Amino acid sequence: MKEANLHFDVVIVGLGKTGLSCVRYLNKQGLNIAVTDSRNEPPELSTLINEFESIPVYLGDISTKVLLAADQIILSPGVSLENKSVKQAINNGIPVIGDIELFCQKATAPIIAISGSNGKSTVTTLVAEMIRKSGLKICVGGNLGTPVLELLNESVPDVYVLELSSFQLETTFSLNAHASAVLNISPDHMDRYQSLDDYISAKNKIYSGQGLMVLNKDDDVVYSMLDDVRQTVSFSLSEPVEKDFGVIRENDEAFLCKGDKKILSQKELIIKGEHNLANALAAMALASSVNVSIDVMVATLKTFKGLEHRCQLVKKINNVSWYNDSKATNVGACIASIKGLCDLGEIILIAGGDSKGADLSGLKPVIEEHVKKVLLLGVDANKLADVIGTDSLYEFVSDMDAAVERASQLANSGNIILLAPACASLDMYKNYQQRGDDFVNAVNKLESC
Ligand code: UMA
Ligand code: ADP
Repeated sequence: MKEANLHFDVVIVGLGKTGLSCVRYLNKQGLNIAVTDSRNEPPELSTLINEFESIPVYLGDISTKVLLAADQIILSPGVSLENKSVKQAINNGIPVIGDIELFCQKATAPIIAISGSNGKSTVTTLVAEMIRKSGLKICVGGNLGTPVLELLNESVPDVYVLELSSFQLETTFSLNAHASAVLNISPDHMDRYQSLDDYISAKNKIYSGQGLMVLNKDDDVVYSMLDDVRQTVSFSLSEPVEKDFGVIRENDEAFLCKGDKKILSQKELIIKGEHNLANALAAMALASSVNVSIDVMVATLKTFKGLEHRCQLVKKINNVSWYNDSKATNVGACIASIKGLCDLGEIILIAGGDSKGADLSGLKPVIEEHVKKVLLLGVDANKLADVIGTDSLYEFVSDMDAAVERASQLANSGNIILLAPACASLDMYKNYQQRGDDFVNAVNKLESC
């Protein structure tokens, strides 16, 4: 039942990047809009006020009263469907969708959609680059950074390449991607989901529709999403069959392959680690759905340097290599990062932050095998220490400067110092980029001392 005198065609929940993009999009349609955010000063408040003086904004709480006055609710990805007010609106029969759903209802070009616990941004960027190099016009966005509705302001491309998070998929219902992939599943965002199954179900929504399913054959959870009646292509770090992508190993060399055809040697990739080998294979499988040639894929892979804050070599000082993997924000990413670099030298790991309710126990065996010391910081430093167990294997540090200083004291020639926190940064920083920058600055200060 609607409150007397209060009625909105649409209420937008959240005034971050997504919320603002929704206001801009829906305002053009002449709709009667309101915005609500639980924060008193959401990031896009001043932009909203400047651009849309007359749109009512309700702050400090996600207002049930406002939600119940809506014909439709657009939920930002940072807000859970389990939010009390949102649940009440759903119970009252008010439809709740997200920005990806609005985009899917409008977009006319084919969509390539990428999700997974780790590697999304890397694969999205690679796929986009491969398709662009092949001469097609692309638009790239989603969880990577540009809200999808902003892509509709550009002329219609040949292909949309979208990175989609589990949060975004939860409120998406009409996605029918030309090709889509869940790259891998490892626990993440367990402070938001009631169980791992809920998280997996959200990811699985990327395969809705009739398009090509790109599946990771090495990941049992992902592979179980296979639908026999659909067109599928798989990728794997083992030898592939027929049309699938995989790896043939000869002597000490690994070759990326399509079926039994060798495409390129792993040595020719700039991005390091087995996880990046999987990312390269996934990108090829997705790009093949729009007929990108093998030559173009190879040219892209040979020149792709990787994204900032992902296993990036900051510098080498006195034969000690400093790596920034601030984007390793969960256990799976941290493990991949350690395994990707351990062949280069013994590792000193800087970890910690907000573990997002995760079970961190998977880190223990990998740390025991490859790491000589863990420097712990952030709100869940103690939780990590409990998991590691052995006192001599870890030390607490107060902040990033102290972590870098201590790591430089502990390092011997040939060591790797790796920032791969296994946690989100939000307890200490605005985002993972700021944390990575802080690390890089501390490393640079060190050298100039
Ligand atoms: N928030 C509140 N109250 C509100 C609304 C939001 O406290 O009423 C908080 C959220 O809990 C969250 C933050 O504000 O911590 C931002 O939420 P948002 O929905 O306003 O976020 P946007 O600025 O719109 O950015 C979102 C994605 N953010 C999230 O999903 C948290 C961005 O992904 C994405 O780039 C952007 O839309 C464009 O599509 C970022 C991210 O961290 C990179 N994603 C998560 C991840 O990769 O692990 C899923
Ligand atoms: P996402 O966008 O899913 O967070 P990114 O491509 O930004 O993924 O990579 C973030 C981090 O995740 C990397 O720095 C690395 O530590 C880890 N990672 C990347 N690809 C994979 C993969 N295929 N499997 C496991 N971990 C990965």
